Amino acid sequence: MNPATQKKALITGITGQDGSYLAEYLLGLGYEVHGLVRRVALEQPAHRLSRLRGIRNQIQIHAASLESYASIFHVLSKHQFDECYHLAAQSFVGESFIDGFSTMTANISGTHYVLAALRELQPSAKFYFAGSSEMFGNVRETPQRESTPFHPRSPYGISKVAGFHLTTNYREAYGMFCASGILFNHESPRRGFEFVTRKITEGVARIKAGMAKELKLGNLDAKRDWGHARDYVRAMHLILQQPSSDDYVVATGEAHSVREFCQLAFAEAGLDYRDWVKADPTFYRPAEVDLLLGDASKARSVLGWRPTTDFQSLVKEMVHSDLELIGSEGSKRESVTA
Ligand code: NAP
Ligand code: F7E
Repeated sequence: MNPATQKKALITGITGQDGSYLAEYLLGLGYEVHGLVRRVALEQPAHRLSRLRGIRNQIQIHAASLESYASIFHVLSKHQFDECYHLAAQSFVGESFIDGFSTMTANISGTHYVLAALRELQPSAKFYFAGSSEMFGNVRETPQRESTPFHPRSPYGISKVAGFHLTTNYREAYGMFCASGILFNHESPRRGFEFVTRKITEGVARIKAGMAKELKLGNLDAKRDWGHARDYVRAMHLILQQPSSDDYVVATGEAHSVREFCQLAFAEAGLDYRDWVKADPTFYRPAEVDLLLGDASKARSVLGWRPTTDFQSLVKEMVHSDLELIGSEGSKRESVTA
């Protein structure tokens, strides 16, 4: 790759699910990829950088935190970027009810710090903000599209609405290329264990291996529009390749309940979820988002983006990955051939 034409990207939150897929995708396109990570990640690389295992030697990482403007400013003062994907956030909705203050600080001030440092040091860099369907919350219309009013139902959702408006404001006030993706739920074998899909697929694998006797879950009737993270990072990149900055809903256009996810995931391992899943009020949220379903027509027509992994394939991939991880793939084959 010619260094004069090679594009440089900065990914905040590179250690997360999306950050790791995006880094791989951009490397594949020939980008020089840099990531911001918390200092603690550098001190515990085996655990904290595990999603980056396959590409660790191809990326450059820098210590910085969303709590510190100075740390972000420092990195941006040393390296010039063409594109900045701001993915770092406290991303777990449940946790945001427990500690709304740190969610707000990291997600709102963190976004503001990145935008302000970019404006100061490299205003021509293109900025991507990781918006969320949680901004729609108590939905005003179904499906949700770019024009649907926001009604967030959690500190997390509120923090993302604020980040979205900050991003728009930097676009309008300073003429910077600042775009938001309004991404609906996207999952993968790299999903954090606290999110319901991974909790279910890991639970299936543990039950199959005889390591657990039940799986405790909250609201089984909530419906989400679940896609694959690998597809969604392609959309992030496309959003920054447009001639001008804009906002896009990214979704599959299909909603399924947590119950349906359980049904499929347990069946994939030859089990009936009704024998294993137990309701536990601990996992209910003080305010729930009952249904999210996205209309990604704009992303389809303007970006040419389409998801490639359907719901069934997503569940299957996640279950098999966890069965393998827990080491019970062999016993599944035995029960199938018996
Ligand atoms: P994730 O796996 O939870 O990753 C979050 C990333 O943010 C991690 O790299 C984490 O670093 C970093 N981070 C958290 N707090 C930080 C702090 N104080 N300073 C520096 N870094 C910090 O999330 P994801 O699923 O990849 O999602 C990526 C982004 O998209 C997030 O902004 C999320 O809110 C948003 N989003 C996600 C979805 C979805 O369905 N996945 C949908 C819509 C929007 P550590 O590894 O050090 O914790
Ligand atoms: O919950 C219900 C729960 O935690 C999904 C984040 O990536 O997507 C994600 O947020 C649904 C909710 O994801 C359990 O009540 C039932 O209705 O997997 P989740 P989320 O809250 O949708 C959005 C788009 C983001 O932006 C976020 O960053 O599942 N549910 N029982 C449960 N959820 C969990 N976590 N655990 C349960 O036991």
